[in-house]
Amino acid sequence: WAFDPNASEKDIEKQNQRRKEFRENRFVQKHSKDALMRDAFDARRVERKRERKTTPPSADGAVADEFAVEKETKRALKAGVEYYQGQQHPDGHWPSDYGGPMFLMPGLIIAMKIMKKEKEMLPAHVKVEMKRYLENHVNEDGGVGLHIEGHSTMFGSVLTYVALRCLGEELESSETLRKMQEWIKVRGGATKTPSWGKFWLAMLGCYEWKGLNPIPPECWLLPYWFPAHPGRYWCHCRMVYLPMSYLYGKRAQIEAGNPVSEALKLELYCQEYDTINWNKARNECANEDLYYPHPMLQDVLWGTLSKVEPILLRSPLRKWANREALKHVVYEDENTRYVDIGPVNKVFNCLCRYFSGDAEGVEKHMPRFWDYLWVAEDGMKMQGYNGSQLWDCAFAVQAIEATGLAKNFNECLRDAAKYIDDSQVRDDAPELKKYYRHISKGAWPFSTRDHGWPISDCSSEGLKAALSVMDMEDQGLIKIDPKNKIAVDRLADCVNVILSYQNTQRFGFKPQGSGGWATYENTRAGKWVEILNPAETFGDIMIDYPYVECSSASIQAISKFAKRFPDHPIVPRIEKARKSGRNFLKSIQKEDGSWYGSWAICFTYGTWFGVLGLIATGSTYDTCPHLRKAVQFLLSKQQETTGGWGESYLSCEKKVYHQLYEKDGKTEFAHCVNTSWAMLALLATGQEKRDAAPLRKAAACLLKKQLPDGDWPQENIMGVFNNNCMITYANYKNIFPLWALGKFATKE
Ligand code: LAN
Repeated sequence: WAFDPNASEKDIEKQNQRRKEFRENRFVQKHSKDALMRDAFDARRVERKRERKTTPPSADGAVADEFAVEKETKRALKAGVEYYQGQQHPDGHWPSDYGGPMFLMPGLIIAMKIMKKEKEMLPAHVKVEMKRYLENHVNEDGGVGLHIEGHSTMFGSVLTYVALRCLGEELESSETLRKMQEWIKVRGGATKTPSWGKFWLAMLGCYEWKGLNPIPPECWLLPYWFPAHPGRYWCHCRMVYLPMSYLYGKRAQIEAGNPVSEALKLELYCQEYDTINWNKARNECANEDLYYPHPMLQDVLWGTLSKVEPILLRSPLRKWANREALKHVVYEDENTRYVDIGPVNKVFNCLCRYFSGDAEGVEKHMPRFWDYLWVAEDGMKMQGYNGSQLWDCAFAVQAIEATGLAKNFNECLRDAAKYIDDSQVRDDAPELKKYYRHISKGAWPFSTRDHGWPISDCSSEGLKAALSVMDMEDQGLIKIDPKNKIAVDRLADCVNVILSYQNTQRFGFKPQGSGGWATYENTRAGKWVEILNPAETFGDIMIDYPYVECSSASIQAISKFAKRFPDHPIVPRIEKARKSGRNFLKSIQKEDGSWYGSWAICFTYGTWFGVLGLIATGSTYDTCPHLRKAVQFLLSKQQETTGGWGESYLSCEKKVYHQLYEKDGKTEFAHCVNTSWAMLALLATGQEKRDAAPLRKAAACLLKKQLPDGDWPQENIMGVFNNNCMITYANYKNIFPLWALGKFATKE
């Protein structure tokens, strides 16, 4: 549904109703994502009368010699775009699964129980799909990971256990629950759950508040100059701890006497509930979950605050602090049209409204929970965001442009251009300073305009895609609806946002902390704030760090704008930004020539950005030793047996390159997405002129992987956040092979 700024309350209500019906119908009828996608989009394909004239890919051997690779590539590109355009939603974006994390849906289920909204949100058919999903992701050892591919953790296991119990499963009759309970008990029981899990248990009334480290809402009353003010934290961290502090400050909890909570007190612990030492439990955490162990300082800090907490709890200061926190919660709800920045604060914010007695706020929240739910072959999941709509759409446009087939796919690109136009954020959020928000006029979000939080690299990819559309139109390749042409002013607004994102302060980052770009905001505090990170399972969450991805995308986008509009008054600012941006990119390159990628796996992703960023500043292979080193790095990781690249999620966790292997742990496995990123980086440096053999091998690897209908297989999970949690980008398997093969075919 496109965003309509003039919609009346009634329209919005109608829209919400339709949204709900649409979602419900989808999963009432279908259980498989593939079937669902095919049905939904068949009509559109028929309407466009696009018969597939391409032949299926040839057998493995045929791509061995070089002429075959070239011929095959052309065929693969056509088949690939044909398939992919059939997956496009009529509004122009490509809907896709954005699941992966295993700690999200339990929060939703617990919240519905607390608010007594189970009938509305969890009717029988929804429960069936949710159970299917949860049970599908129980590991062989009986536990559940932090994400779908991860080793079992206390966090995943306890929350999944609780969720299944809330959905009506009984320990006596469920073999899954029995195994899960054993996994939990062998490792010391639910007091070993990391702090976020403890929080959910406390809200559900099966864990004591005094067993939690304090989250005092009073921190919202501190002055902003205070170096660890929450307004300086990374927005995701800030927006999760904000509602948590309100709920903690109020000891918000389910009504007493609920049978499931009482049963859980008996099922989850290794000793009698009443005999648990809650003060000790505050700092307990299972080894499986410990990614970021608390430093000593935190123990002292939380210990002291726990002593003060009973006094604060009853003080007028607490009431004042809670009022302040609630104001920020309501602001966030209203300025995201109740989508909220992510799945965690979405649920907590709704609970804040509930516990503040704001029934109307809760009602406004309800229909927008569906934005986070997705049904796939593994069941119904809560996604990591309300989708990756704009991000994928912007990449898709650039990938299709690269195939050189734009002319044949005008309607597809026309619709994508419409989505890009529709989803640009047109205004700043109100009272920016008061609510610690960055400007957003002209930015692009990651998902939808309703969500609306601006992001540096999403703005950049949006701008790059918009400029690509203009280029293709100028060359007479496509024609878009004149209504969707984006005026230069709007593009310049976007450049302005991107420029505003560049860090000017160093905050102790060495040697060149300034000049880089973070995600949603500038870096607002030093890395030392990480000492206060209370989440045992996640690393680097406290502040918005400058990243290679965000910096490179920003440099690429503003450079592309400057090239197209060299006389625009904003161009001198761009020139300055490119210079310091280039220094920043160089300063964070690793010794071995790679860049660490923070948002997908991992060094291949980071290096693709590092390389393209440097090239956008005018560097070339011949003039820039950093590029030469990067090329060497990539070539050194190409798999001999497959000709492709494959990187394990362990790269992200351990920050050291890990090859991807088959289940046997020995046979190399190439991932079509990693292979494409490496190819794109190499091609951008002119590798085909120096030695085309590695590229040809890589192309052959992609060709072999393509399926007869033009699709590519869904291989291992490819996205990541906070070093440790993986997330699915289901569109990547189509976008990046097309992009890489496209560049390969048009360069040679
Ligand atoms: C995302 C998704 C998009 C991603 C990119 C744009 C790809 C990246 O380049 C910048 C960071 C960003 C915006 C990003 C940050 C962290 C997010 C929001 C996510 C990975 C999606 C889910 C994740 C969020 C923190 C998950 C909710 C869980 C919590 C621990 C709060």
